[in-house]
Amino acid sequence: MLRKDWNVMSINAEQDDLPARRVRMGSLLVIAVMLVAGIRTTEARDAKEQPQYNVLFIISDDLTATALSCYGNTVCSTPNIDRLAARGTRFTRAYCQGTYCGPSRASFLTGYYPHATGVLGYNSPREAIGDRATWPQHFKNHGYYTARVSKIYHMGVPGGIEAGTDGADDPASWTERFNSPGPEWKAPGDGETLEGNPDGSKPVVGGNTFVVVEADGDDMVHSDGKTAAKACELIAQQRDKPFFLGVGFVRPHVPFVAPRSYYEPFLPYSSMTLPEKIEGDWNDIPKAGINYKTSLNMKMDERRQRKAVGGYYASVAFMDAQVGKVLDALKDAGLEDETIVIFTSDHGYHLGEHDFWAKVSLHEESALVPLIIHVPGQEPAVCRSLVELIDLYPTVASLCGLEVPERLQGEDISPLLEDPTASVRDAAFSVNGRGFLLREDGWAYIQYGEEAERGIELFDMKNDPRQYTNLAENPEYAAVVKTFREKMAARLKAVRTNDLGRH
Ligand SMILES: [Ca+2]
Repeated sequence: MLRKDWNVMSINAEQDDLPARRVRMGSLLVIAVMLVAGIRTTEARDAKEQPQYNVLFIISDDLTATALSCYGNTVCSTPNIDRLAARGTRFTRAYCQGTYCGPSRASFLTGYYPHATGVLGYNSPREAIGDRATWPQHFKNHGYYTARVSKIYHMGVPGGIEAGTDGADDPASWTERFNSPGPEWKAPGDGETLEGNPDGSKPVVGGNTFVVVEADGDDMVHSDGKTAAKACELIAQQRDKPFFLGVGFVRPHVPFVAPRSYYEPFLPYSSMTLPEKIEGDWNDIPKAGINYKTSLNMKMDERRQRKAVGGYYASVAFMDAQVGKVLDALKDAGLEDETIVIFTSDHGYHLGEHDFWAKVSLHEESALVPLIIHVPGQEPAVCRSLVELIDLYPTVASLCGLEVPERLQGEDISPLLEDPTASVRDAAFSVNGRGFLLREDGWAYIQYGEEAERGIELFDMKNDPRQYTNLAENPEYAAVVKTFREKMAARLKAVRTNDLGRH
């Protein structure tokens, strides 16, 4: 299914979609195109006789799968991400390896778990990996043009976006790189600080704060509008080599800022529904399991909570529209049939479940990520296998016929694209700096501390998918907990067994 005669496919794609002005140039151009396609075919055959696809990697920031209509949200409509899902494989159980930006991005970009590189903060992973190639760098080393637009490695939002700086980027990964400065919370419009502002006296502020701004002006006022425009421009450029293009959108990361029109479906904010609130919901959760942002410590009453949901959704809708522009550019360039498209987020997000907000938590909404992979010629599918973002590097290398370095800690999940009923792993693994998650088919096991000294959570995900009842202290589940403790110890040991020489 995935293997096609690249020579024929590539030439057809180019001929079918050649813009009129280029057709007029006649047979000379067609011959040139055939030559380029021929060279690329030869290179690919030298590796694994597979086509050397372009790679378009689109990543949103702080996006929970629960906010997307293709993942079942009935309030927030995301038609552009949905149309990619409709022709690709949508993974329903993909997990990040770190539940906040820095470690998650450093992990999938290097192919190592956070406890292998030691990157649990917001630094570049380069020092930890030495001269080993990152995911994009591996493609660069194999003749690809590699570029990033905006946030692929960690960048501070909103500060780094306001400043237009590179953040914890890795220059060796890219042929070219582009930042997309934007006004963020300073965008003109109607703004409100929701967090830590119970009497409403605080002005709109920056930083990692829940702020909603209904902004004046159009998409191009904002960082993500500029990111989409630059990505479209790069896609439209004719090159004599395949590309690996990383497109990083910063919404729906706070501040929730978007042009006014994107807010309309979510007004009035009082119409937004909140997750069910359970009396005593926190009583069976260890202190280390209470998220760093809660309705309580953010001092957000229900009006503010509903506005936070509406503001988040408006940011998602705005980001989705930018994704649409990039997908359109790929189609307009005639490159859909030779480009692998991936859409994901660096981690999930709480929108009031358990009165938790934002990321870092190891609960389902925060550790699960949306993941859609489209490979040309592939049948659309929904895959329920447990997968990890760390799998992207080996998978995409394999799909493009590049060698897959032995040292990588993820799995090649490309077999799932041919058979979505298959499975590649028994458990997904994630961390948040003080805790560890093992997510199996029927269970979520969370342990705080290397020896579980700060507590344990165990959830029966079949009967309690919203994680209301922690079974860790229930004597009936003592054997399950014991087994998970052993599995976790083995997993931590495996993660630390690698070629980086750190322990
Ligand atoms: Ca993030």
